[in-house]
Amino acid sequence: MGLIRIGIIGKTNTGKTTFFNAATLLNAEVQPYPFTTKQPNIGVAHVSSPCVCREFGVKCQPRNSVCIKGWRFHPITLIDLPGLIKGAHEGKGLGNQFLTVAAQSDALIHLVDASGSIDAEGNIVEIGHGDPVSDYFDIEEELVLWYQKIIEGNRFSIEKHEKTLGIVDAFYMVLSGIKVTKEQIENALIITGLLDKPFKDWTMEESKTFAYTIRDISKPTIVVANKIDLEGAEKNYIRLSKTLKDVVVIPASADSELALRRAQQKGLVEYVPGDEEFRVVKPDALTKKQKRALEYMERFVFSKIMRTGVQFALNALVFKVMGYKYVYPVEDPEHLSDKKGRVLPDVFLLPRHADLRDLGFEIHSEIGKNLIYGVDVRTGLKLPRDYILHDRDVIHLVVAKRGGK
Ligand SMILES: Nc1nc2c(ncn2[C@@H]2O[C@H](COP(=O)(O)OP(=O)(O)OP(=O)(O)O)[C@@H](O)[C@H]2O)c(=O)[nH]1
Ligand SMILES: [Mg+2]
Repeated sequence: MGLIRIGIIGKTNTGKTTFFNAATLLNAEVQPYPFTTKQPNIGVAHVSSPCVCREFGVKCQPRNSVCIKGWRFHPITLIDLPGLIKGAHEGKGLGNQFLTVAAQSDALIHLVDASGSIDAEGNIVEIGHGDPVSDYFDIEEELVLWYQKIIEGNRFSIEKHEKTLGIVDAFYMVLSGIKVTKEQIENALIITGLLDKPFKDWTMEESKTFAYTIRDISKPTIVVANKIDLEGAEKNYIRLSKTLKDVVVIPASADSELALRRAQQKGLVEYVPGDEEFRVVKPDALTKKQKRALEYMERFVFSKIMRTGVQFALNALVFKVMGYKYVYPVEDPEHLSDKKGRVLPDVFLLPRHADLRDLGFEIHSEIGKNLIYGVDVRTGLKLPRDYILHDRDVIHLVVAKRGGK
């Protein structure tokens, strides 16, 4: 299984590239002009959760991940997309090509400028003049219309294949390229009540409802209310939270996370992404400007929302909304190590319904095939192959030995 792919969408100038740079610490182009980003940037970011090393009182030696001060970071793929505006599904702005990239993600972060400092076209305006709530709905509408356009654009093919393959497979032929599964198509048809209605009889309204439902269930999404450090942003954040009842909304300051990670790299501050504080290492080494920037963050970010929200948003999306879990397999349960004595070398990021067998296959197909049972290392409990793994499980897999070796 490849890394989870998360796309960052949102109106232009909301801070997507800043968020991406902060999360990946790469240096893509950031500018206060609309449509600065013309090509998607792809980078590696991380999710994090407390490593089990502290609980077990051991020093871990991570191989596929890193442990920083008791936090285990596992890589994910992050994609920074060009900004959207109204009419994008018709190719306005940088429209279509990028929607295709967005649709290839497993989940989305929808960034909005909570300070209201962009207008409907994405130009920087005086703070408070833009409306992040309507920005959010504009962009969501574009996404749905784009899905609908794909469906309507393939009407002929869907109608033709529906006769021989049935409606689910007919849609699957068209939608599989944008990471929609058969199960999701079937669920969307059930939810919309369209499972038994031939596609040729669908009204435009029905095809839009279906498009909306497909978008909704195939791309788990959180909203990040960015630029929370600016005046009036908190008010808009609360308004967003109240309006979007079924969506997780997270306040953030991407700019601050970027500054902190850079300061940390230069050795100016002690800071672990996601931390609720940072510590100045050598106060005397700071320039006046740096000092002012850190004070600004303390005052307008940390004392307001406790953290910058960037790492928190990635974690919330992957662990809470998508339901992924961390699982630590160990070959030697006594020493919590692999055969070479490396302690807690790997953590696997597994989807919601993954069981022991899935873990086995994830490590090696031979382990998956020859798995007999597992052991919960915390309790010594023997676990059957269809045991659904829990977050932060430490597991020893018992595999059938082959041919006297
Ligand atoms: N005050 C404040 N400004 C921010 C924050 N995050 C980003 N910005 C600023 O917002 C402007 C736009 O940032 P970008 O990251 O280029 O925005 P974008 O969404 O990638 O823009 P496009 O690629 O044009 O769609 C820049 O001037 C950033 O410095 C934040 O948390 N607080
Ligand atoms: Mg950008």
